[in-house]
Amino acid sequence: MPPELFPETRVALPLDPGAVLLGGFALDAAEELLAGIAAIAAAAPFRRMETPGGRAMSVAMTNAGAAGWTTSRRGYRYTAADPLGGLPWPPLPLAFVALAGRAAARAGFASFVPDACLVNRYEPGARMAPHQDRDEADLAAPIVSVSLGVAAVFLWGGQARGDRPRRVPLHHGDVVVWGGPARLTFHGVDTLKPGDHPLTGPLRYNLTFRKAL
Ligand code: MD6
Ligand code: FE
Repeated sequence: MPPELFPETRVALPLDPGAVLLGGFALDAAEELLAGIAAIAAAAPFRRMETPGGRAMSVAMTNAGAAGWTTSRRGYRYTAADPLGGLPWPPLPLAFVALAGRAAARAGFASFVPDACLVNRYEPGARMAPHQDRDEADLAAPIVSVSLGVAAVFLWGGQARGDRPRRVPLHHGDVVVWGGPARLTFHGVDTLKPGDHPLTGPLRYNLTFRKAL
C-alpha cells in the first residue's frame, strides 16, 4: 500500500527531550536496508551471543562498520573484527549511513556519521531486557534505531532502571533517534509476538547506528 495514503505513519512523536519517534521514516529505504542486512549476514552470520552471566541472548546479532558491538563471558565491548572468524566486520553500506544521517538531522542532530551498526534479529519469543547503551566512546552522538518487519513494543523507560517504561509500538519503517539528555535512557523490547510481514515473514530486524569509536 502506498504509504503516502497514510500520512499519520509519517508523524514525528517526541518521546522525551532529545528522543523522537519518526514514524515511517525508513519506509522508502526498507527493501534496500533488508538487502543490505542479507549481504552483511552472508559475511558475518547472525548468532546468539552470550551474556557476561553466561546465558545466550534470545536476539540474534551481527554488525557492520568499523566497530561491532559484542557480548561474551568477557563482557560487553566494541571490536574491529568479528570474533567468529576474525575478519573485520562487513562495511556499512552507504545507503545505511545516509539514512541514519538524514534521520538524525530530522531529529535535530546535525552531522551524525555512524561508525557502527548493530543488526538485531528477533524471532517470535525473543526480547531485549531493559538496558542503557553506554559502551560507546562518544556519548555526545545520538543513536539512530530502525525497525523492520514484524512490529514490536518498545519499552521506553527513564533515567533510572526502576522507572516504569512507556510501551511504544514500533512498526516496519519506524526510526527512533535519541541523544542529548535522553542518551542514557533505559529501554528494551517486549517479547516479540508471532506475526507475519510481507518482507520478513515472522521476523523483526532492528538496526542501531552509533558512533562507537
Ligand atoms: C531494538 N534497540 O529495537 C533494540 N538501543 O531491537 C535498542 O536496544 C536500542 O533501539 C539504543 C538505541 C536504540 C535502540
Ligand atoms: Fe539499546
